[in-house]
Amino acid sequence: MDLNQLSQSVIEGNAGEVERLTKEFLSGGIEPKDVLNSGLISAMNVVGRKFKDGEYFLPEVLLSARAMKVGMEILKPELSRTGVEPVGKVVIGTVKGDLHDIGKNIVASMLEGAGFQVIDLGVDVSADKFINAVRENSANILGMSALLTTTMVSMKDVIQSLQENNLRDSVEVIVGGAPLSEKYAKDIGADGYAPDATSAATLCKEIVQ
Ligand code: B1M
Repeated sequence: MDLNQLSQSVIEGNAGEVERLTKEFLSGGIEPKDVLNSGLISAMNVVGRKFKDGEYFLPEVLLSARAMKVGMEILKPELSRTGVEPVGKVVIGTVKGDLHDIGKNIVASMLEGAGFQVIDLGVDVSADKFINAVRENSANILGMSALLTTTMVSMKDVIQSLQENNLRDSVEVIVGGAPLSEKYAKDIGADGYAPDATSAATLCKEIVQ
């Protein structure tokens, strides 16, 4: 079984093939993590490169994103299979003005797989929405994702808002997304940064230990 076939189907935006192949690989005993990393995520990197090089335009990127989502929906229950009490609560979302959610959804699935209860606020999440969700759920961790250099700046406002609402000491803030870095996370006053979904799960586990 060749995971490149799956990657190629994501790159071509062929959701039907992605559905068929993802199911086939899982039932064939391939690890869900390998299907995710080598089949789906690697494909989006290629799509990103094609978009940057002007070979792909938004419609092609959207088709690939949609195909990726189909694969993710099938993988999600496999990644989240756990059966133990939640080890902590994480509120997660993509920041205001930003509609990218593929990476955030993978992080959320990994966290569920690691035993966390995840409250996913979706995309384009305002500071108020983050604050209310942290308060209402007594979350241990707030996770923010951003994929655009123009939207990542609003993470700082959310942290500021946590302070103004006397919630900063009760919640650990972690951030991630392609344009971010460890340094940026420090500069805005976040408690942690994770470059990918696996490190995000490791980081959250360290936080609640
Ligand atoms: Co957009 N887009 N996009 N896009 N898009 C990027 C991000 C871009 C880098 C493409 C490029 O120019 N090369 C560029 C941003 C440039 C910049 O700001 N530096 C860009 C642009 C410019 C735009 C628009 C402005 C285009 C336009 O309209 N002219 C527009 C903005 C819309 C908006 O948000 N307001 C736009 C739109 C879109 C689509 C809607 C078409 C689609 C999104 C669909 C969706 O998400 N539902 C899309 C896509 C798919 C991409 C690329 C091609 C792929 C992103 C992706 O899903 N990657 C992207 C290029 C690229 O990244 N190579 C691009 C796969 C995913 C698994 O990786 O999201 O990085 P990623 O997540 C990783 C890590 O970052 C990390 O873990 C994840 C898994 O390992 N991580 C976290 C993420 N969040 C985390 C949170 C954590 C911890 C880790 O803790 C909480």
